[in-house]
Amino acid sequence: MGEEVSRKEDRRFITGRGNYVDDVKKPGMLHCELVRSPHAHARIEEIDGSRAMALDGVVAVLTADDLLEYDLATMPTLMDDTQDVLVNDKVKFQSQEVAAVIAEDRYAAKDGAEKVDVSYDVLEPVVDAETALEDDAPLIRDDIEGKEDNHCFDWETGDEEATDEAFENAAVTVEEEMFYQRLHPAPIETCGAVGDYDPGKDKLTVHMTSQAPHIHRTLFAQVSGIPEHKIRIVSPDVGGGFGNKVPIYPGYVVAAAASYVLERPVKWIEERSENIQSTGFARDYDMNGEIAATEDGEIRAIRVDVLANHGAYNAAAQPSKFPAGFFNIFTGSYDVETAYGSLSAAYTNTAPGGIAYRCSFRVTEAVYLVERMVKVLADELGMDPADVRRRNFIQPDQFPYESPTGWNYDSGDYETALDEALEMADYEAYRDEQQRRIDEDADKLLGIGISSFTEVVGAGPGKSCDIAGVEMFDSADIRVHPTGKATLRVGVQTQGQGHETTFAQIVAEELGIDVDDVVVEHGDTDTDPYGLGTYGSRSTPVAGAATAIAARKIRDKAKSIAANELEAAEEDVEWDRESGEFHVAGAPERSVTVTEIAAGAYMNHPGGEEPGLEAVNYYDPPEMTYPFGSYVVIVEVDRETGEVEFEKFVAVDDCGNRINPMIIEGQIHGGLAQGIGTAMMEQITFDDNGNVTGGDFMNYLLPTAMEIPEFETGHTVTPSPHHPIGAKGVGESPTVGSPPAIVNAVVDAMAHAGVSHVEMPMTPDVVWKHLEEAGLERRPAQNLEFELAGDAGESVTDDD
Ligand code: MCN
Ligand code: CUM
Repeated sequence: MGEEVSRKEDRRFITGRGNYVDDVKKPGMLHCELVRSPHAHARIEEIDGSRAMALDGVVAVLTADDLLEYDLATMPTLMDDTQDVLVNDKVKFQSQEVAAVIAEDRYAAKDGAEKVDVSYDVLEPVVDAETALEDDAPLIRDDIEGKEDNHCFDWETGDEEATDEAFENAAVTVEEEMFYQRLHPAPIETCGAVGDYDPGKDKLTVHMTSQAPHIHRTLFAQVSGIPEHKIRIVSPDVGGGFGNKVPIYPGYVVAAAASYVLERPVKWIEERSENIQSTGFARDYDMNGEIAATEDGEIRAIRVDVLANHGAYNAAAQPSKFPAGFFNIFTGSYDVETAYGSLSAAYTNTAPGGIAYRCSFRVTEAVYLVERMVKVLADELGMDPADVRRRNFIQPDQFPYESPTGWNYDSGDYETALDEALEMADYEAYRDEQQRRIDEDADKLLGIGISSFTEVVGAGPGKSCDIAGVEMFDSADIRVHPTGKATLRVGVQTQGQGHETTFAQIVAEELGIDVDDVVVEHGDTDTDPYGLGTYGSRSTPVAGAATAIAARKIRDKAKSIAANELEAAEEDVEWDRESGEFHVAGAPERSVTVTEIAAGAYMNHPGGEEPGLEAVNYYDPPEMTYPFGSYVVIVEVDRETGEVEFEKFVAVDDCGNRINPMIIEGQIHGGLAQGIGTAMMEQITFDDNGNVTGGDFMNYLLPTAMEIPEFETGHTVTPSPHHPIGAKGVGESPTVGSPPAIVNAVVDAMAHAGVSHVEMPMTPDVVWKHLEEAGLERRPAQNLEFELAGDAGESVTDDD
């Protein structure tokens, strides 16, 4: 624990020996290509696959009718909704899956897909949530019995009456509307699967890009009717997930179904544009935030109203259910007496999703809202935003703390993290510099943004799951072999987070064996213990806890064997965590290690003791964990171009006890890069016909190394009191915590001229418009004369 062990998995990645789904090749394997709808809303009149079937190499054209024969036409979304695998009747979003072509190779499959003739009766689409809820909006979900509008669900949390009263009596109130734009997780590896049905064994193996292999196995069993023990899900190396690989997608089901029907392996791999246009998006939350406060900045109440766009199917769920949005943590790091939140969600003719992109399920939106609103309040009061935060932080002695919306925070020390970040950022000096630039009417304005966020990760027990009626858990299975080497299998699934290293470190720490002597396996439902998968930064909080407890079970058993080998009574044997050895009390020179007694555990076990040195733990956490942090971002805003440049980016995180600081730092760097993409560049937009207008990396801009500044990271350590090794999750903190810090910084640069909000993504044109509205813009010098090449004599002036 705490060592910067090099990532064990990187050897194979760096030497090109990773094994991703597209690397899986099976004898006789066929290829699947999906035919997608060019329309966002249309009734299918006819599908004619005959031209495709006539092509060399095309083996089959599948439509909903074929799947209906096998009862495979629909699949569950993650919520109480079902989605067509291949469209039966009506297309509900552009690029929805209409048919599948199966062929001997990928070229033939692609050619075939182009030759499937589909005739559509095009209907009027509706892509934004507000229009979708208007009375005369076209009805999207006519497949739901009795459905007459596009309303998906309503939800509320907190105490409305008490909150309204607090607002009526407040000395100061502030309000701001802010849109958290639609984003795409955009993992570098797109989604894919190889369905491999073995008629001899009557067993279906599906290699697939999955963040939750066991859940996917259970879903496959439920959908297909194939018994669960005859399904094996293998998730080989996964090239980034970021939430994109939590849901089930039609391509997975089609590859598996086609393999079952054709009795040959079938591979389906998405193109980039298919991934962006059709798989789970995130955010798309239109939020109205209000704070009621005293004149000296004490927050009395928070009120929030949200309009959510859920796309064509409800895969996102209510903020009170799992897997869903933990949006109701919107009081953040602050001790607020009362709060009320309400939300309406709409169906639209856009891809379904909404839950997942490095977010902890809508904590991102909640953190954005509250951290932006604190800045709005500070500006209204003319106070330093750091002081407003200090004034309202939940204090260390208030933990465990129950929030007005019912969360039980485990531990925290918010002020220490903020102070550390402010010091690292040289906050006061930059405040002076900011004023100097205003006074001197400088070309570049300086802005300082803060975010002091609280995350909630580790699903989990309690509120998150009680409401949905499930308790969540995860698992670890450790086998110490006779030579003292160990294998750990877990129910979670890494997509780049480094579990093969950090989980090995937990075992090494608990058993005193070398980290190189522990191998970590995951992503195979035939061998791994049942687990619920990796999302919501739950691997360390839940499976990490299971690993520590399983290791301690082994240690307990090892102790009796140690006593046997040391010829001492078991009560006299002690475990020395420092040296990783068992000692005889009072005689430290008589000691053995777990490695030394492993053989004995199998071949020379004490009488009455079961042979072997293995243990399994299924861990049901008593509470979520609440990592937190303070980020300070300093930007320069160019008054002429609206361009924003990062001057300083400080991130202080607290994820409790740290297993591997280097891996944590990697997580922070990656997550901050994604936070910058969110704040500055990324957005999924649609035209009026429902076409995705940025469905590739030319138009959906991801930040590259060029746009990412140097990060200065720091940390504090506030252990989780209920986690066996005191660790909290960290994987999503930087993406959750950084966007409000960045927006606060850009707003801060213009706040002296009355700017209170800038919508994301803050592209130069967006920022420039705010500069202009506030009278801060700089125009190029007038009457610039420049000669046009080859056109001597004539000059062009600005006025021309
Ligand atoms: N860690 C640690 N000490 C702690 C906490 C965490 O050393 N106190 C280590 C962990 O052991 C693990 C890593 O940091 O190796 C992240 O741990 P954790 O916070 O438990 O998160 P998960 O492993 O459950 O990862 C999920 C999280 C999520 S939900 C998204 S989305 C995301 C993220 O991780 N997707 C990622 N980070 C990602 N990083 C990569 N490279 N790729 C993704 O797809
Ligand atoms: Cu919110 S994305 Mo992650 O939980 O897989």
